[in-house]
Amino acid sequence: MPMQMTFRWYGEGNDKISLQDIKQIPGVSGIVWALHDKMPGEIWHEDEIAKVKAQLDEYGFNMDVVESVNVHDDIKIGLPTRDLYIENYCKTIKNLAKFGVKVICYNFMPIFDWTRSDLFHPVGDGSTALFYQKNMIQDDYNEMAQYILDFTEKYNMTFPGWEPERMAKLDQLFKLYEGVDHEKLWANLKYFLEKIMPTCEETGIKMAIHMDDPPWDIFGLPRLLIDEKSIDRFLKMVDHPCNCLTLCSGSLNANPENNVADIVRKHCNRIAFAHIRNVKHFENGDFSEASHRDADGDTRILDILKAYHDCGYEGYIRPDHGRHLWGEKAGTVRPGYGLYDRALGIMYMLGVWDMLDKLKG
Ligand code: DNO
Repeated sequence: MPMQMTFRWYGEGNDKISLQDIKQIPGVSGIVWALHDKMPGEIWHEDEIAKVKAQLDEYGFNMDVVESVNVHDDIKIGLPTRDLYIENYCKTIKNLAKFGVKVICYNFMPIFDWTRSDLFHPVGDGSTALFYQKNMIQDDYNEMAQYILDFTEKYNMTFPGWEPERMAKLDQLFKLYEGVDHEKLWANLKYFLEKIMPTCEETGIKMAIHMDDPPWDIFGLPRLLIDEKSIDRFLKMVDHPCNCLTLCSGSLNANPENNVADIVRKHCNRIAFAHIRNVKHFENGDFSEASHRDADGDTRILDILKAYHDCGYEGYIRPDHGRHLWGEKAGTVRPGYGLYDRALGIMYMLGVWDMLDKLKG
């Protein structure tokens, strides 16, 4: 079985891209989906999952990968209420398994999911992309959060992990995370995983943790999945075949020291989901996201694809963020999740993959 190409879709009424559009991209067999109106900690019910399944069935897409079932802050902080939320998480895993879901992508980042300072930064060719200006993401989390929230409010959309209900209580959340240092966060992650592994084993679902984006502490909050060493630690800490990775090339390569192809070769059997994203670095530490073409960024996309191919990777893969092209702009497109550049990314990846197949004979 070859690797399985997927495409992230935010759901009916929540994504301007239609399943019909996605169907026209060659090689896509599955939709990476989620119930985007769920708050972290809420149970995903069967009738809600069934509704999405019916939509995907109509186009012959599978629903094997969910991104994300978000983890409640109480679990990350380690509050006594975490057990209740872990119980809910297990119920969601069981419900998802009933519909054939195989992989759950999630993250364990305190408070913020992916963080950028500019969502539509000019790339230089007339397109725009997500951009990280290092000196803007240092002290004042309110300013950064306000920028994102103003954007989502103006264009009437929500970003996963940036739920306005949570963001409204930012100071309170930061207070709750006081005392949660790296070691405490590792311990809370271990606690969570050990509690859910039996349900994963029973249902066959793989939990695939996403890399921290960017891969360093921000605003004094600890981040764990940042490099090869931390990935080694993570996989050893809960050494179970259902404890897997969403290996995100762009998140890791925001630190140019990280060699993603090496990590693929080392841990291929524990990678359940591959995110392919290219990043271009600037000398002052800023970075911009780039097209998937190897030469357009510094992530060494060809080495990464070659590593997956050499390992006989049979898991799920998707183009990650793309640039905004051909009229895609704020208000018409989800930042990073336009149609065109991700479709181009798929064709690039499939082109490389098919050629590697052919060369192998
Ligand atoms: C960014 C995504 C992340 C990812 C979550 C997984 O666009 O790759 O937001 O979905 O971190 O929980």
